[in-house]
Amino acid sequence: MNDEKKLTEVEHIKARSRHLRGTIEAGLQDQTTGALPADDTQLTKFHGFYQQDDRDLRDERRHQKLEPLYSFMLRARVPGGVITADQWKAIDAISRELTGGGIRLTTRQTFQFHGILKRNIKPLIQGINRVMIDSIAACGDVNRNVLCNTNPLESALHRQIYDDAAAISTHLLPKTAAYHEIWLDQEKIANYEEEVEPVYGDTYLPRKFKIAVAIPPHNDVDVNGNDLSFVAIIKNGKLEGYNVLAGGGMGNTHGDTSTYPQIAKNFGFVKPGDILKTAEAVVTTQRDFGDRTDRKHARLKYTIDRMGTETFKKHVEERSGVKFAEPEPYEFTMHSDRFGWTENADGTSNLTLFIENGRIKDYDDGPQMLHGLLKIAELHQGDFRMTATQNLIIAQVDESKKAEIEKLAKEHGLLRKVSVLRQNSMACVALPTCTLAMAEAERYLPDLIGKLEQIVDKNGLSDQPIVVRMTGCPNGCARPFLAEIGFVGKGPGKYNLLLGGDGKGTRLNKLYRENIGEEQILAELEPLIETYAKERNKGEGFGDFLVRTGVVPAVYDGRDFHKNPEGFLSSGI
Ligand code: SRM
Ligand code: SF4
Repeated sequence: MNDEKKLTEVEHIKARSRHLRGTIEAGLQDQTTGALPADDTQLTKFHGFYQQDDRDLRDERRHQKLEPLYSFMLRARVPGGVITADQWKAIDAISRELTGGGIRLTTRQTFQFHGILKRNIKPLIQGINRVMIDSIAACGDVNRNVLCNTNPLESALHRQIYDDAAAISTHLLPKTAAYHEIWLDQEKIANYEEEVEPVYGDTYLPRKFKIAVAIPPHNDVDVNGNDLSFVAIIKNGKLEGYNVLAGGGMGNTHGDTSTYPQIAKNFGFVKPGDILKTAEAVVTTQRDFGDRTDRKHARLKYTIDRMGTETFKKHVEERSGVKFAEPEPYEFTMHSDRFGWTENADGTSNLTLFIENGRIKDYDDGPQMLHGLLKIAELHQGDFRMTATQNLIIAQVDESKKAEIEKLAKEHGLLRKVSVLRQNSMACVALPTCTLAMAEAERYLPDLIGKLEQIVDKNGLSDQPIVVRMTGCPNGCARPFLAEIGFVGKGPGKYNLLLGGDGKGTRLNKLYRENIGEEQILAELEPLIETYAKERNKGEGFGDFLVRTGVVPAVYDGRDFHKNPEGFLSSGI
C-alpha cells in the first residue's frame, strides 16, 4: 500500500522531524517574518497550532507589497470539554493579552485562540500550562481531543465514563518531549534517537484520528463523525461496557466521488477494562494499513472500507487480545444540548448557555460575553463544560448561586431567548481565518437562520427542532453531513444544500441542490417546510419526513452518498 517512492511530502516531513522538533525553535527566533518555515507549519499542528493569515486583508497587503498578516490559531486539548473556573479565568486573561481577542468554542469540546503573533505563542503556551492545560496533539496526525457526553441523563455514571475518556486521551498522547522542550523550556534530551513513540512510531499516523465516548440516548458528540467511538452500555444503573464503533468521518472533496462522509460501523461490545487495549489496537492497525500515499484517502474510514470491516476487526482483535462480543442494543434520541437549567443527581444544577457558533467575545456595541463569563467564574465553584455543539455549560452550580449566575448570564447576553431552530444550528469558523474556506459560515449562518425562522414560524413549526449546520467547505468541521439541513460552501455566497439527516446523527444527508445562493436556498426550502407542516406524521422529524416522502433517499453508508437512485429528485454531484 505505502510504496516508499510515493509517500506524501507530509510523511517525509514527519520522518525527518526528530519526533516533531523540526526547526521550530530556530523559526521562532527569525524576526524578519511573521511566519514559520513551511515544513514546520506541518509539525506545529502536532503542538496544537496552525499558521494562518487574515484573508479579509490579503489583497490590501499584496497591494502594499507586504507579506500576508500572519498569525497563529491555537487549539487546546481538553478531554470531555471539562475545565475549572480557575482555568476559565486564566484563559480569559490570555485571550485579552496575547490573542486577537475572544475565545472560540469548537465542535470538539475545546477552545481556540485566533490572531496570536509569532512572538506570543510561547508565552501563551506557558500561560495555559500554568493552569494545567496543554495543546499537545490537539491537531496533527495523531489522536486528538477525546469527546465525552457533557450532560448525560445518567449523571451518576458520568464521572466514571468521563474518566474512561480522559484515560484514552492520556494513553494515546505522543510521548515525544518536543512540546516540553520547545515551549516549556524543559532540558533537551541528549539523544532523540533513543526516544520512543510506543504507539505511533516515528511517522505517527497517516492522518488525523478522532475518538468520542457517548452515553445514549444523547448523541451530542456525534459518534458517527469520529474515527472511533465508545458507546456506553448501561444496565440497571451500572456501566456494563461499550459498543465500539469505527470508521466514521465527514471530510470529502467537491467533485471527487472517491471521497465521502461515512457512518461508523459497529464492531461489537467490549468490557470497560478493555477500552485502552482496543483503542490502541484500532490506532496501530490504522497506523500500519492507512494510506500514506494520498492524504485524501488516508483516514480510517477509507482503510476500513478498503480492507473490509471483518478483516480490519480481526487485526484489532489479534493486536488487542480482546474479542468483540455481539453489539448491545442502544438508541440515540437527541443530537443537541439541553438548554437552560437541568438538575444533577447530587442536587446541584447545570445551566447550558447557547453560544452562537461558539464565538465568545465582548462586542463593541453588543453583549459583553467574556466579561459576563469572567464574573461567573469569579463566584462559581463548579466547573465549565464545553459541548460538542459549541455551547457552554456552567456545571454543578450550588443552589445558593443559581439566581446570581442566571442574572449575570442574562445581563451579558449569555442567556438570550432564541428560537429552537437557532439553538439547533451550528457553523464552522470559515472566513476570515480558515485557509480552506470557500464561503462564509460562522459570519453568515446567523442571518440565514433569521430568514428560515420566518418560514418556520409562518408554518407553525416554531417548536420543532430541526438540525441545521453550515460549513465553508466540504471538510465538514461542523459535521454538516449529519444534519437534517446541511449547507456546504462551494464559492462566495454559494452552497450545496443537503437534506435528510435524521436529527439524531445516525444517517447521512444527501445532496439536494448544488451551488445555490440565498434566494434559491429559501425558494427550495419554503415549499418543503410547508408540505412538512401539513403532511408530517406525529413526532416525525423534518429529515425523516423528506426521506419517507421520497425527496431524498436514506443514506446509511458513505459509499452511497454520491449515488443517485432512480426516482429521487436529488441532483447528485
Ligand atoms: Fe476541522 C481543517 C476548524 C472540527 C474536518 N478545521 C480545519 C482547519 C484547521 C483548516 C486548516 O487545515 O487549515 C480549520 C481551522 C479554522 C480556524 O480558523 O479556526 C478547522 N475543525 C475546525 C473547528 C474549529 C470548527 C469549529 O467551528 O468548531 C473544529 C475544531 C475541533 C477541535 O477542537 O478539534 C473542527 N474538523 C472538525 C470536524 C468535526 C469533528 O471532528 O467532530 C471535522 C469532521 C470530522 C472528520 O474529521 O472527519 C473536521 N477539518 C476537517 C478536515 C477534513 C478532514 C478529512 O478527513 O477530510 C480538515 C482539512 C484537513 O484535515 O485537511 C479540517
Ligand atoms: Fe475551514 Fe472548511 Fe473546516 Fe469550515 S469546514 S473550518 S471552511 S476547513
